[in-house]
Amino acid sequence: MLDLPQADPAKVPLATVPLGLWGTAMTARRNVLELIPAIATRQPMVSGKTGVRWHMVMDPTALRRILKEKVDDYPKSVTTKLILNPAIGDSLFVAEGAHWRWQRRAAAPAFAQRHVEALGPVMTAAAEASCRRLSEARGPVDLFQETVAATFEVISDVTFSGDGMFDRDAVHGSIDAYIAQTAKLSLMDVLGLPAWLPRPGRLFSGPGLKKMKGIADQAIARRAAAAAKDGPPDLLDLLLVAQDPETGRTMTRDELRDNLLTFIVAGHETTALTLAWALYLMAFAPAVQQAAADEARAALGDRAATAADLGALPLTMRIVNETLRLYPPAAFLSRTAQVADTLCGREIRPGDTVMMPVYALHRHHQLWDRPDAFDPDRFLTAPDRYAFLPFGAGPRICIGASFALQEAVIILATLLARFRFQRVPGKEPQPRMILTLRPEGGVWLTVTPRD
Ligand code: MNH
Repeated sequence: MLDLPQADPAKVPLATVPLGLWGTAMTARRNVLELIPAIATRQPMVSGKTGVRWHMVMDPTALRRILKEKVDDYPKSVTTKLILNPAIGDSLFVAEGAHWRWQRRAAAPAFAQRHVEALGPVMTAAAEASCRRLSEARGPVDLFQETVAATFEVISDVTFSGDGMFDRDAVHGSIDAYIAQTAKLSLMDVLGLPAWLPRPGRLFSGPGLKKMKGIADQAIARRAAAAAKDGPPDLLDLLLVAQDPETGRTMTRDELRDNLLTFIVAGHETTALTLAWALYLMAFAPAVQQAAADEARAALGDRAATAADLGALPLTMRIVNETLRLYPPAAFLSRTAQVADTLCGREIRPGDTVMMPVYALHRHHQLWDRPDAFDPDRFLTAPDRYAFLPFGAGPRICIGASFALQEAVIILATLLARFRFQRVPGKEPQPRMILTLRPEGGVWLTVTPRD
């Protein structure tokens, strides 16, 4: 039995009164998660109209229908595409129909279990580098910044490995600037709020994106021209030879670049958030942290974790899952209905916005016991498949899920084996959604070496 704190960890104050148009706009500017009505954690479905008809769906059977059985009738929302298209084109993440299907088939082998395991050493090296940085720290550290550095190292190494000319910092900077500029408007458009309401500027950062694409294009050209390199193939090698198993089609250079950038955008901040929130929870629940540190030290001794250690780190894996439940990085998924349908007995019309507030689903009172409490051992038994959607589900499920889980467990176990993380009074991170669910104010903790 884990010794758990009585209090709940950080949570979002959900809306308890109808917000109205102006209130909705003001709240969306602050934190789109506060738009979720509190009843969304008690009802299977909540509907409304703010310009478009919208529905928030928390019922596992209806979610299964949207994400799996009728997936073609519920494509990703127009807004998702508008936001992402300038950065990552019509890549795997945004494409639909045949164009999505062939890219998914072509990319799938790169994310097969044996390839993900072969990329393990990159993750182990990033964990070691993170330990080196932390052992030099004096005073409190923002662990979110630290984990972003670690996961960016991993994703740039598995996309452009060994390319000494690849400008990591420039690409990282462009992505951050892009997200900061475009993110907050998204839910206002999803809800169809009128254009006269104030919203964050829709200023697609042209020069930054151009630079990022240019850097990626050059790295791809260098690789394509180079002789075979040593070591296991990275994602770029695998996509260069990727073929649609049915048609034999391969990716054009532009498609290749857009997909690599997709992996970088989709793959590094999400995993960094998982790690940062997990470390916050470890400081919040010191006895759980101690149990996880004991597990990690027993499995690893003095070395850093590798992909082969995952089986010996079950508590660490449960902590990662519980973190993804309480703070799902993709806290809100949205779709646009194409055909008339019925969900939870309610009418869905073509054009309706169908939202899946994963944040509310994961804290739903009918689906989880003490939903706002931190308890990794709830994952000793598997949850209902459609009650736990940190990676989505169905054909569009995250292609990088096992990559991300392996990376998170390797880095978390290595850090917990070597350091103790403690909260800094007065510095609680607040969950705030800016495209992803971020810890507002950072995750500031004191870090001390264990001996
Ligand atoms: Mn990822 C799709 C969450 C890590 C690449 N990802 C999704 C979706 C969710 C998601 C949710 C489905 C969105 C939807 O249905 O609307 N992803 C995560 C989380 C993590 C993550 C929470 C880390 C933790 N993702 C990664 C990593 C990579 C990656 C790592 C790549 C290296 N994700 C993708 C791609 C898609 C995706 C590509 C789109 C897949 C598709 O549509 O076929």
